[in-house]
This record gives sequence, structure tokens and C-alpha cells, in this order.
Amino acid sequence: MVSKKEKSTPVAVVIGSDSDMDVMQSCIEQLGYFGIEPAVRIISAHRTPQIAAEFAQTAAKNGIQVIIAAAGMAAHLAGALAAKTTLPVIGVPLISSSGLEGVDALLSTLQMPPGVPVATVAIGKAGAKNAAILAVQILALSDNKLSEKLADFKKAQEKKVLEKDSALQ
Ligand code: RP5
Repeated sequence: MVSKKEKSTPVAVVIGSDSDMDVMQSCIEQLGYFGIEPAVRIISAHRTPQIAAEFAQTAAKNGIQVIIAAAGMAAHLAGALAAKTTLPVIGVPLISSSGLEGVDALLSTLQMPPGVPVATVAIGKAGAKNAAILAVQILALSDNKLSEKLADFKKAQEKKVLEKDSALQ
């Protein structure tokens, strides 16, 4: 099944389970900050492996430029998608209620064999936000407006820290 949004957005956020949505909401919100409404799908490398393969094989044709894939436990989702596409895949390892605090997902996402990279970000919410920013950085290579938004974002981030530091002086 092809999501309606896949034809009109450059970013897909794929989660392994609806239980991953809570944390990945911050990824979706961060993309929204940059004006990107992603296609969001629940696809499992283990429970719906054929759909995972089909999704990855057709993503580029459907206008997707970057895939963000988030999963917990033995998190093979990002790798399984990367195996079937030449698009950049960003992997977000998540903490699952019955997992090993995200270290299981981190190693499963990160330790890809040579030839099939997954750009793996931090575990959990920090990684979810960073995945969005990294996706925007990739898109900004060929999009000046996004590049300007990223520069503003960095400045605003710096300003916040400077203000907090000043408040302590
Ligand atoms: C992974 O297993 C999912 O990404 C999720 O983080 C974890 C547990 O899934 P549920 O049992 O909550 O559906 O595939």
C-alpha cells in the first residue's frame, strides 16, 4: 500500500510499531518546524517484511528523498529498508518496554555490513529530533530556503544557551 503523502513529501518517517509513535512525534514536529510534513508509515521488518521491501523499492519513485526509520528491540527496520533503496536512510534506535534500554536497537541499527550504510542517530527522543535535522541538512544541499532555515535554527539554538548563561551571571 502506498501512502497518499508519499507523492508530495521528500521525507518518510517509518516506525516499526504504533508503540514507537510517542517518541517519534518529536521527529515529526521537528520536521514540521522546517515546513516538512512527512509521510508516516508503520512498517515492520519482521512482522510485515514484504511491505518493508516494497516500500523501500518504490520510495524514490514516489518522490521520497530521505527515509527515517525508527524501531526498538532487534531493530532491523532501517537496515532492511536500506537494503532495498539507494536513498539515504537515517536510523533511530528506540527504547522498547521489553528491550535493553535501547542498546539492543542501537547495535542492530548501527552495525550495518559494509556496502549498506544506515546513518544512525542517538537512542530515543534526542535521536528522533536529530534524525529530522539530519534529513533537513541532506535536503538543504539542494534547497537554499531550507539551508537558510537551518542557519536560523542554529542561531536560535545558540541564542537560547547564551541567554541561559547570562541569567546565571
Ligand atoms: C519493534 O519492536 C518496534 O519498533 C517496537 O519498538 C518494538 C516493540 O513493538 P510492539 O510489541 O510494541 O509492537 O519492532
